[in-house]
Amino acid sequence: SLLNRNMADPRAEPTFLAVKPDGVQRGLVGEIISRFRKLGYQLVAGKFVWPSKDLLHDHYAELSSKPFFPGLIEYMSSGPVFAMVWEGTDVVSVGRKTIGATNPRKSPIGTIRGDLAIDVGRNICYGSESVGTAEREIALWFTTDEVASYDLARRIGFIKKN
Ligand code: IDP
Repeated sequence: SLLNRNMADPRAEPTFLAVKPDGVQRGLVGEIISRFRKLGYQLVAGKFVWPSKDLLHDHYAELSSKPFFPGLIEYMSSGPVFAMVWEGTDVVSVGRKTIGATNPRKSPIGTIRGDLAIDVGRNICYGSESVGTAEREIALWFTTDEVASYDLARRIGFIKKN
């Protein structure tokens, strides 16, 4: 793994999250970071990347036979994305729940997509589907030295561990 496991919280896991080009253009990078940080998760890597089509073909490999795939690659390569690694307990599943449904109009109010988007083809953010895909995606988008490992002051008990 790229990440050192957090000894204070053995259930901590990493996920890959990205603000897509439309989210960046709409000024939503700060809002999306803020939602995850307020949940209690920890940002351990972040950078702007204008992704190549090769990177996106790799990232979205399992969708390559879908009719929307060419449009998805055009959309995702249309400008910079803000790529991130987040860490914490159940961050993959809570992250997916926080982002919401693929189609923003079917995504509940309170989710990022439900609150901030209306179009399935412009749904502003991405989150890994499982710990396995998260580790693959982190290795695809980041080098080891771009991922920081640092402890938060968990002793004060603000971050619930069970
Ligand atoms: P997810 O992003 O919610 O995990 P996936 O099914 O993995 O959803 O699809 C990847 C991305 O492809 C979606 O976020 C969306 O941008 C795009 N996409 C999915 N389904 C459609 C569609 O029916 N039309 C246009 N774009 C789509």
